[in-house]
Amino acid sequence: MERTFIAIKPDGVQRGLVGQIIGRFETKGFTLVGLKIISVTQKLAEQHYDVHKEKPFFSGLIEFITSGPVVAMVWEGEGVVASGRKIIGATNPLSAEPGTIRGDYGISVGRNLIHGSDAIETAQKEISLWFKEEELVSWELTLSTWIVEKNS
Ligand code: D4T
Repeated sequence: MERTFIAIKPDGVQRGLVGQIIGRFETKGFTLVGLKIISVTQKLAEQHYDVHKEKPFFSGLIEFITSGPVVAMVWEGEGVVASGRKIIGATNPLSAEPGTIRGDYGISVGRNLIHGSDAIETAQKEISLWFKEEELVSWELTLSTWIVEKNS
């Protein structure tokens, strides 16, 4: 089953949005299979954002992501990677649609509250970077027949 890596950044944690953000994924019908709050090390931050290491905003991004606790999660479900990106909204919160997390709660690209994997392959890499296998729990949502039509 498809999985994605979602992280509530230090601004989302400090602003008390953890419950509301988790609620959006839960009520959509996705399954939470990994969850922890962590202080991100410089090394983990640099590995996670390696693709941006040449960008002018890289040092500010690393400083921000290591500035306070981050809530790291793995969510599972059909189409969860692309759907997760839609729930999150555009990178710049001012361009993000109302109804998305960034559209509803943010203003600044450097304080955009949440990260979500941008593709299935990226999700696999990010999940193994942030979580050990034994930290993930495979379980079946007993409500699933009311959320997902069989053979759909
Ligand atoms: P993440 O990776 O955090 O989910 O964000 P996106 O996938 O939506 O956007 P991204 O990879 O292009 O940017 C990563 C991260 O860098 C911050 N950022 C980005 C920034 O501080 N200034 C900028 O100009 C850009 C483009 C925000 C998200």
